Amino acid sequence: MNQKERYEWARESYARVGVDTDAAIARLKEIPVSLHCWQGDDVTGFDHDGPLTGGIQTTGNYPGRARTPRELMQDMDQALKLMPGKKKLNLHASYAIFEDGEYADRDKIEPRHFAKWVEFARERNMGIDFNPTFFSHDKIKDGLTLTSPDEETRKFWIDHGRACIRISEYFARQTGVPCVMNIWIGDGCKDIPADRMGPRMRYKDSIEQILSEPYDKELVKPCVESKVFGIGVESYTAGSAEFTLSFAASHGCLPLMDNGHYHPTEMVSDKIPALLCFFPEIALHITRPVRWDSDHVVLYDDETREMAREIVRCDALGRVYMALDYFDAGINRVAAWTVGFRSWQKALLNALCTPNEEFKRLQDENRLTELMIAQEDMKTQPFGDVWEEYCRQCGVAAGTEWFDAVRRYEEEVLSGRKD
Ligand code: RNT
Ligand code: ZN
Repeated sequence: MNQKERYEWARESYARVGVDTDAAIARLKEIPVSLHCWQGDDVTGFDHDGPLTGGIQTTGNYPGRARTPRELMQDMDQALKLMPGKKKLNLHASYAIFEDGEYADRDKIEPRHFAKWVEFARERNMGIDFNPTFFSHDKIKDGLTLTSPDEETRKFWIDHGRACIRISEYFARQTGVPCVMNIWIGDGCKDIPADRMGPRMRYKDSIEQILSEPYDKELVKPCVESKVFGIGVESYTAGSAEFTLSFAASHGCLPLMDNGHYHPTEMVSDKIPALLCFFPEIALHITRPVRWDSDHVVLYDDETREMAREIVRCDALGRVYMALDYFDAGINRVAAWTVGFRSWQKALLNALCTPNEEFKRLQDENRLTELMIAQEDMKTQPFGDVWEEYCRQCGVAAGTEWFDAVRRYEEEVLSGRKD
């Protein structure tokens, strides 16, 4: 059977269980997923020389890291060509592009420092998401930013957040696509704190001040991302789950859940429908935590599939902003981008190829034996053939052939980068 015949056969097989695979493919093509620039250079950025701080870490030293904006864009371009689906660009403030010896500190950055990124995104028909960078910088005092008891330090970081709101609105206006702006800080304590509430009250006030910057609510979507702990801040994290969720609920901004930021038995797939009962919109960082917040490349695994399923089941593709967030320096970085993006696309397509209404009905009618059997049956439906058709329609390879291009790119471009 050729590819076309195999897809015909798969389509019929799915139709028998009430799934329209053509509709699933068409729908997925419309759904943007945000691709994080920071996988390409191990979260280094272009505005400082120091180490990565904030309690996060990349591990590995695979050769070929992007060292300049030009290299990062070139690498990302290579990865984009190998991914099906609609993409959005996710930038951190530390990726500002300064030209002709110019420099602006983080509290002073302006839209024009991101003009090159806007050009890059527009040429590729992508919107842009944005993140203030509250780490890897010498104005972090005693490991603290927006929670700092030092008012000068705290003000610097509030001003950074406000500058980022202005840049986010600029992105939205330039691309015609709303910009999701995510606030995450690593502030916390290595050892048992004497004051847990004080830093949180300062954090609350800081975000309120950031959000007091005028912006168009249709264009800029501020989020707050929670975390359970970081490296070197194991005992206390100011921006905990309860803190960020309560902040978002009481301040009209979005909660952002990163599935690496919870205790290992907590599942973000279960949290998605819980938050959707209350928030009109939520945001996700999709990652793969291995034993901790290790930020491994996203794979097509059980929890990834379940998260996608919840978004689709809740009919919330238009209410959940999806962004990838991982950084592996131990493998080819173009491949890392590609594998992660393709995995999430697979998970979404798989979720769209599920008879969700029928399954809900079985649950509501308490026909749980049938539900179990039907759910198990889905696992051996010919999903690979639907994926192949989706990739064909998007003009990318469905199988592992895409890696040939990465191998060639590594030989021709990446191997020439000696740090
Ligand atoms: C860190 C958070 C945060 C970062 C990026 C680089 O634990 O997940 O989202 O990964 O902002
Ligand atoms: Zn994250």
